[in-house]
Amino acid sequence: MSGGSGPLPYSMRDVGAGGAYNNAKFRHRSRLKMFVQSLATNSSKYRCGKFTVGKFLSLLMVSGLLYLFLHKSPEGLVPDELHGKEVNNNNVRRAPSIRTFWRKAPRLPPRLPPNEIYKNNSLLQQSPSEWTSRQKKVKEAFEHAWSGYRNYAMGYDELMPLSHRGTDGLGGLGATIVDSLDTAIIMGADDVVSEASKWIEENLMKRISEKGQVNLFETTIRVLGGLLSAYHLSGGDHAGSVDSGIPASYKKANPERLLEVSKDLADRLLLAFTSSPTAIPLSDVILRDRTAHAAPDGLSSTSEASTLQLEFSYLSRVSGDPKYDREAMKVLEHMRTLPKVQGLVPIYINPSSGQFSGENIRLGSRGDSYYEYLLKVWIQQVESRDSSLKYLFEMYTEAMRGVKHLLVRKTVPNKLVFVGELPFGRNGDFSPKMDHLVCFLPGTLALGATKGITKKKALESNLLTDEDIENLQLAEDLAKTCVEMYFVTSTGLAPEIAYFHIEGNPEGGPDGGNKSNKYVNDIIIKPLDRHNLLRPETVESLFVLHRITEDPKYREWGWQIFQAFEKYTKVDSGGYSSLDDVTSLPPHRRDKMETFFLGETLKYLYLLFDESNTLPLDKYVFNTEAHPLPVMRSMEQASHSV
Ligand code: DMJ
Repeated sequence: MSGGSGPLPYSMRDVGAGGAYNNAKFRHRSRLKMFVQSLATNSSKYRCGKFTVGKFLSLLMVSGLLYLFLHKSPEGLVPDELHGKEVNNNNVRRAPSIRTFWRKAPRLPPRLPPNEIYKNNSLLQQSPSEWTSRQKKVKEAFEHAWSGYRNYAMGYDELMPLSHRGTDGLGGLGATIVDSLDTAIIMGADDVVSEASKWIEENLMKRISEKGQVNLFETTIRVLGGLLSAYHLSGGDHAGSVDSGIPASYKKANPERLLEVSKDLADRLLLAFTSSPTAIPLSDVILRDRTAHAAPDGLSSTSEASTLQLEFSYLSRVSGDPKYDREAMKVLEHMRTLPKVQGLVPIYINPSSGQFSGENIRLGSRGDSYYEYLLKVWIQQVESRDSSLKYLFEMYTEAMRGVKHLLVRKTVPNKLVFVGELPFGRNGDFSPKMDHLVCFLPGTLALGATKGITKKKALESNLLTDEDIENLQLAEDLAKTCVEMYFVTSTGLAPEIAYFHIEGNPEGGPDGGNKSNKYVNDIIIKPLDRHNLLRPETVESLFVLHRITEDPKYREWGWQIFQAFEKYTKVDSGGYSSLDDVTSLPPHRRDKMETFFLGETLKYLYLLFDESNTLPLDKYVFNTEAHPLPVMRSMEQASHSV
């Protein structure tokens, strides 16, 4: 099937005459509404002809009886949406009995759309204290993860939780420590804050001066981002860390030292920019030599080159030195000028020529955070949103239109909405493949729609365009697909990659193992894609969507995912392990705990269950490694004015 000619479920075909996305086909059709509609239609017919009072009364009685038999009580919807396990059935509301009907004329309850049902159903309204106790469990999980790391791998990049060793897969800068520090500050895990900040103060500067090759992107998002976020949360910039909502009594780190280390690291990383003949940075830096070089094939990932700006711009702001922002922003300014496919870009770029390489378009690996940072860099710098950085929001908007037009499809038989790939460009075949990494997109789309405020507030203030509403709906549909990638497997944990069953592609393939899941035939999980690396993207989107829509189902879904992590990935001696195969029970464990489990996954789960809007999304922007940085008000970057 050609990429441009297949069915386009989120394309202009679905856009009504007014330009708004017509979501009606996704909504549960209310039998009551249909019945009332048919009654109204019939009544008007009778008005024209042989209508009598007797006939009307009989019709009313028959319809009342019909309603009693047909009407589905609220619990009928709940298990399917929530996958049943957590629901307490004691409080289930029953449909009125026949006796009730004869005693009193039935008052027909209004049918609510699914999200409203969640809000109004007492089954799903966990008390605030229940969420606080769930949040506490996430903090305990974080401390358990840290204890494994501290006991067996302190100073290494990552813990190997099964063999009780450490490994340096990220250049040897103690990546788990730096990735964890701001999570510990946010959670009030004071012992972890002390241990992590002590290690950073005593060791990191030396490591930076001695270590060899590091990847520019990974080091920026995890280490530089982690240092800067902890710097801010520790009161370093005096610029509104009170906005964070983190209790003053929680332990903080030493901000001066964090800034000093950040500058030293960033000065070395800057070599990747300044050594390149174009605006596109080289992919690797040799820290001790202060040299940079391209990857062996000469190419950089598009997402890697374009996911550096939040960190470098914030560093310019707090250090007063514009060079960091200037170099990083050149990348996006250059990318602005390159040809694209409806705003979509190939996943490789050549730092020698400055041009994209190949035609492979996807929002998964090597493409993902290009789209995320177009929006977030624009959000970060409030003062420039309508001026020098307006082009970023335009690039983001155009790209999301391209996603809807070229990449979004629905599965058969159950119409799950997913984002596929164009591995051979716009004229090649569409691939119904979606990396778990793509599950960052629901959160980004929701953020792009309301710019961090709640949907309710945005609607009340008349701030949402038709396109915002369409994007928010797409965000909700995609989040549903992302959680089904979890619920469809035997373990309740998502595979690294899923394929989707689409019309005209009868191949099918192996399923996730949970035969009772409605979508078991919609989602295909191939043998090589069955691993789970404790990735954060789905819970990240659940956190953002919960903040923006205030719909409790996102919390319930997050709670189920957390429980599955607890059940299958927790290692008794400390830490959590990745899995080789989420479709088999018991799942075979993989001897690795990624740094982002502490930096992102557990942080987003903790914030998802938070009752007090800590780190509000209109005041903070999370880098792609979940390190919150403040939205910078009253800032016209020095580099833009020099
Ligand atoms: C993290 O390092 C970041 O979230 C990045 O953007 C994508 N990959 C991992 C998490 O899956």
